[in-house]
Amino acid sequence: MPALELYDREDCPYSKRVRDTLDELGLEYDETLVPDAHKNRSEVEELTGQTGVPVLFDDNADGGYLTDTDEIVSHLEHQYA
Ligand SMILES: N[C@@H](CCC(=O)N[C@@H](CS)C(=O)NCC(=O)O)C(=O)O
Repeated sequence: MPALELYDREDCPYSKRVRDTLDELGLEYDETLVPDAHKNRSEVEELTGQTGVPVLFDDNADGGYLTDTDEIVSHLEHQYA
């Protein structure tokens, strides 16, 4: 099983779309919920240089992570469907 790590928020529709895709594909993943305030999202900012979510970390992705929902969903479907 691949090591997938998702940084997201429960109230974020983009995050929900990624979670739904992961669930539909039966993929296990670790989830980190980021704080509400962008200024407190230092962990994801240090890792990616930005504070938006969702972010998916996957060794099979170019550069190791993806920050755009369309790209994340497309990547998951191409790699794991
Ligand atoms: N282009 C992004 C947009 C996602 C987005 O707008 N996420 C919101 C939370 S629901 C957010 O983090 N916005 C702040 C930001 O992008 O810095 C995507 O498609 O994944």
